[in-house]
Amino acid sequence: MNPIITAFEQSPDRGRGLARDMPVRWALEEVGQPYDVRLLSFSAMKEAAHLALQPFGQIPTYQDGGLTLFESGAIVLHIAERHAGLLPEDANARARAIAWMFAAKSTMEPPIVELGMAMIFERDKDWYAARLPMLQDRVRDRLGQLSRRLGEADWLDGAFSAGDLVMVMVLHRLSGTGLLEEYPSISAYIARAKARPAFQRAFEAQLAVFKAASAG
Ligand code: GTB
Repeated sequence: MNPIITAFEQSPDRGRGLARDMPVRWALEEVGQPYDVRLLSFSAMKEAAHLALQPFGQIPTYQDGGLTLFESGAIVLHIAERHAGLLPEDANARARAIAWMFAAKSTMEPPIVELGMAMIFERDKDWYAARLPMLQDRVRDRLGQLSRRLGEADWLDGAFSAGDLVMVMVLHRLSGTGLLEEYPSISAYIARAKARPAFQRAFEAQLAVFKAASAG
């Protein structure tokens, strides 16, 4: 049986690949593992049956045989550990790739999410205009540091890895803010990752869900 993941029945991002089933789909595509998707409404996510799988009532989840997992980062790591292609064989290189996954989630993502939340929920506040540049500068600090580390390299540490996959998914959240364009090497890095056939298959699959929901 294929692993089963959960995703939004109708994603609020309108199929832009921002929901967190996207990194899981991408990882599964990279390693060539077919998967099934169970789509959930917002109300179904809060029901006991789903809360037993995901204590916070969110997507994605991952079920494979006797294993149920939640947290997209943990799911990607699990996939990467069980299949060839997303983590190096060499133990030290493997540890560094995993460190990049954590860097994406715990160092890059927090200021990016904070900026995104402000842009969605705080636009009408009278202090928004004063707060926005500060939030943007915090993101710029991280992008500058990342760009200096990346230099002219294709990927963060040797071959493409789960570290790049998670990092690109985090950076993808900045699409449309104009900030990525200030960092040409990061823009090129993201474009390189998004050109991967596995990314494109994953992106098209989640977009197809949105299109089907909109048509129905
Ligand atoms: N840390 C968890 C993980 O990585 O798996 C976070 C999971 C999570 O945030 N899930 C969201 C969810 O289920 C969907 S992805 N939300 C429903 C709820 O909490 O009730 C986050 C997301 C949602 C919407 C957009 N968007 O519209 O652009 C982007 C990202």
